[in-house]
Amino acid sequence: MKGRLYNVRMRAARGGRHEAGGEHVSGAERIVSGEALKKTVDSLLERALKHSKGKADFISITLEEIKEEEIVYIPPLPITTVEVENYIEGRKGVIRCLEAIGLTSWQAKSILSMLENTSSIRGAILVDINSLERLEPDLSRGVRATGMDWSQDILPRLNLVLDEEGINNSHVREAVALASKVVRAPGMVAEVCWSDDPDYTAGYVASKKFGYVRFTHLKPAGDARGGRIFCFDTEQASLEECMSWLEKQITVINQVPSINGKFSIKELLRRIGYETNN
Ligand code: PML
Ligand code: MG
Repeated sequence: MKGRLYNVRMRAARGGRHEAGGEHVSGAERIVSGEALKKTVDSLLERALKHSKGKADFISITLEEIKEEEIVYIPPLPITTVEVENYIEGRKGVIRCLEAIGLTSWQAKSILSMLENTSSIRGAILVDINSLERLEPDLSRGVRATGMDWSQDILPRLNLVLDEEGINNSHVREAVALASKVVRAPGMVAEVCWSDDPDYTAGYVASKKFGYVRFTHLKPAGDARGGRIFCFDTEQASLEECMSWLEKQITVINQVPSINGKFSIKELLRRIGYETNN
């Protein structure tokens, strides 16, 4: 990307600002050139004002100039879609994926239940896969993966590729940009996420091993509970290194993702090394 670049970040809450206990409504960010700045601020503002979670009464939009030398360019994770009947089937698929990544069944189930039982926090849960302890310095805020986006130069091609797969929406674009950054954090083993938007039921498991594996349902429709859990191995890296990558490093994706296609859960299990008899 050429010229001046800006990281534009929006966060919105209801019932007061986040720090004062307001409920998180929406958050998003972009990395754009000066020419796209006004349009970007407009669209983020629009999003905060018209969110399916309700009307925000606190909206913060910040702009920060980024220097080219601060950017690390990364490739996107390949995308696989798993078509499941319902969220119960989807969550079983998540556990299988985590096991195939290398976690024990107990670790995988505990991690999933932490996400199920943590009501919407603005950031993500950061869990140590060994002790299953949460490591975020502020548990009510969680950890924010921030400073990431797609390069504007590849957006036309990205739109084409995602359109062809029938998955071109802001949830997918933003989640792939975030997950592609998160799984490259030192010591990161996997990320699990489902949306907190009541009318968006899809979610994913991301890892270096299997890429971005999305499940069409990871929660029932109408449920406003959702979030992210980052699975971190304290034996592989220090918490400081990991947090610094997630919260400070600017990452931009400058390639289009490869699309692996759509699979049933049975096909997924076969692909990740589980044999099923039925
Ligand atoms: C969100 O937008 O809140 C997270 C969406 C995760 C799933 C996106 C997808 O792959 O469909
Ligand atoms: Mg959301």
